[in-house]
Amino acid sequence: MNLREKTKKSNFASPHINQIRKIKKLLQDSRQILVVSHIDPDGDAVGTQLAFAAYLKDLGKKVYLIRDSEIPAKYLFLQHVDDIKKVEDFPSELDIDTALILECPTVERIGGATGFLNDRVKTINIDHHQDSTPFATVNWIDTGASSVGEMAFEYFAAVDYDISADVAEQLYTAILTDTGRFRYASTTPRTMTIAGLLLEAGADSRKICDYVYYNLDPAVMKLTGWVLNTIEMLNDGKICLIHLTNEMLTRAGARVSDTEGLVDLTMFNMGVQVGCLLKEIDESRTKLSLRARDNINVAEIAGRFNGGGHVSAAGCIIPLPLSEARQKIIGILTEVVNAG
Ligand SMILES: [Mn+2]
Repeated sequence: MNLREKTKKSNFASPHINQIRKIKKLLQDSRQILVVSHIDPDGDAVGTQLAFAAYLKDLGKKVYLIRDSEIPAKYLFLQHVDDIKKVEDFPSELDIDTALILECPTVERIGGATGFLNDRVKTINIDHHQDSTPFATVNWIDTGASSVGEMAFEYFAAVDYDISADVAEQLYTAILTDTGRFRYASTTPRTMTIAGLLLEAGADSRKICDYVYYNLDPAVMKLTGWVLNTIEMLNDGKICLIHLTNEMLTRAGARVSDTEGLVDLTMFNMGVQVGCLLKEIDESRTKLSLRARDNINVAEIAGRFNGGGHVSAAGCIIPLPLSEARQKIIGILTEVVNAG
């Protein structure tokens, strides 16, 4: 597809051309480039990492695609996903000029890959989180973008990179998952225009949806049932709580990476204003995933525990066992809901 023609036709212009030019220049001037995203990668992280890798390889660059942690099974259908290697698969030092860091509010979010950065390595930060910090040599932070996938599309359109059907699929997956299937308020007319152009470029929406949402391992389906059975509706149904213990995980035979998205089960009733999944990490730590409707800002709540995210989707780790973390978060959520 000729992206320039299509984007022109759709009245699609980039309001961020200055940042895009800076990033393009830095990438062009680099020979060896690390492309990395955050720990516990989601669809936006994996999809945009792969899309930028394709672009950089087409520019003739040596690309290192690195991840800190497991990629959820539902994203393993993406073309070239096996090219993203674990930190441990690399020597402790890499000869790189530049690190392209995607979807990270802070550089620490790349986890073990921080070991490849040093004073000689230039960094590029492309992110859309509310709490993002300009930690890199060149920063492009757009909190109005639904996803980094959307920003990646904007970049490719601006630099006139003709995306392949594989890249269209990667970016569509990024946008689809980061918007909660085009449901969050971050979904704008521009998001939909881009999604449409990605379909034109060869992304198969039904196939992607099936792989991401309708290809559950029976172990995960079983686990989902158990997690749903823990449901607690509080404050006249405005707060919905579910939880997951390590014992449930082991009994179902599921992996932690399979549990991404379970928190969305809390929002299946329109009366729910804030939903919370409490996930046991160990005896002294509990992972919290939060979702919200309307005017409740869960990024702010997650921030109280050094976590973060978006207004309507955020997470953090509470340094308490599950039962105590539950009490603590019920107190906070009740206060927030009553104030709202
Ligand atoms: Mn994202």
